[in-house]
Amino acid sequence: MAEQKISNDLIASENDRLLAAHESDYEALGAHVARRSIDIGAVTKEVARFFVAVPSWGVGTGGTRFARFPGNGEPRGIFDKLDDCAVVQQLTRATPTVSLHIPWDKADPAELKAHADALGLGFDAMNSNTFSDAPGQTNSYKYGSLSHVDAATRAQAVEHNIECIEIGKAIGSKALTVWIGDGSNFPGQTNFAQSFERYLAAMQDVYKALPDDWRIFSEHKMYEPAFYSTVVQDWGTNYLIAQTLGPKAFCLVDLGHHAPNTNIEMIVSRLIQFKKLGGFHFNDSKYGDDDLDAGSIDPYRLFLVFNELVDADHRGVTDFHPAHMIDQSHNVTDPIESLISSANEIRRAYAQALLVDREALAGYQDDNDALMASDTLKRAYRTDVEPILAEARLLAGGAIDPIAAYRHSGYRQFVSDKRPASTAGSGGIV
Ligand code: LRH
Ligand code: MN
Ligand code: MN
Repeated sequence: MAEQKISNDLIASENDRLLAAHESDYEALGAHVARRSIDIGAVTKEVARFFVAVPSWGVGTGGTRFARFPGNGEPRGIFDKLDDCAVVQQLTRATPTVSLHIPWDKADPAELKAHADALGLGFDAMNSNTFSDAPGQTNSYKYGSLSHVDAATRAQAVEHNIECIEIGKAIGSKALTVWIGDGSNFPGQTNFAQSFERYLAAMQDVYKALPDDWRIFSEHKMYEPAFYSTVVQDWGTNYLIAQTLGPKAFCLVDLGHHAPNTNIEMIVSRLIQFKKLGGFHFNDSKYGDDDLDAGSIDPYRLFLVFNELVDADHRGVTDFHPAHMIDQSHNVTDPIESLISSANEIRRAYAQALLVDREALAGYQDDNDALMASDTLKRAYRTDVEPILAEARLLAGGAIDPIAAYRHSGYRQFVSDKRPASTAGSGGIV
């Protein structure tokens, strides 16, 4: 039995308070979707089987490059972070795994595994960091890492990625996500072709160290920290990487890593079609890589992404297991609340996508009936699926209203009493 950070009695009494209203809402929604020939129980089951990994770096208060305003009870290190991740999982039952970032989360792998096991948590993809310098490291990444002009710096970056694989092997991870900040700030500063050649050669060295049952995800991002050119800047380059490396290499789509108005759902569709979609970093954004909470700015876009995933399933696409991970920075909220809410928003988008009448949609597409095709998507999107989400949580031992349960639990106060106040930082992403 996993160690419970929130008392089960608290969750039970919270659920008791809300149960009658929830049951009535679930029944009403069941009758509503039954008129569309949808079995609410089947949808609930699907939703309950959908999980998304929490980023270890998401449970601490984030910051901008201007400032960081920490909250109370900030996690002191990876073990506190795992405790906080367990709270998100306990209440949502949607986040059984954590994605680690090395060296931020570096610790004895046996201790990491034991702590996670005790909490009933597992590990999703490992994330390497060659976009900042670790204390004491020999070569700096100021001018790049896997694509650096200097062979020794590239070798150091390769070694770091291999070390991430080694740690991952010891804790039960099965994937490595590689995002580099390499690029340039001035036209002429770097040679586009040669940088990419060096990057591919270095990634091939990392790829060689990948166990047979592992996948490697390359993550593209249009800009930042480099502001003129970025080596892995878009999904086209990313697709070339995955193709060049081999069958264990896939593309990771971070929703915040595109130009505003980019049709991300279409990128998702293309990568599925050509068998190279590896997974997601979910978040939301308005201007750039804002790392806002999933579904907080454009929930319809999130729905359209899930519509592509469900469509692929419906079309019988095989060998398709995208990794679902959150990648957010929580600057003004309690990070645990943001993660609870984001996990629910992600499941909401999935549930709505499951409600799309795919036969009707295909018919409207064949008839070139643009209005009704669009309306078919909207009809699913407009459905308030909250009772389905709540039922999935309830059946798995979670909370009908996880944010309310979290607030009533006093967890933040409890950890604030134990964890010393964290000092405000001058910036940075963690
Ligand atoms: C880069 C990124 C990448 C990093 C994370 C901290 O913007 O999305 O995934 O690992 O942020
Ligand atoms: Mn990311
Ligand atoms: Mn990002």
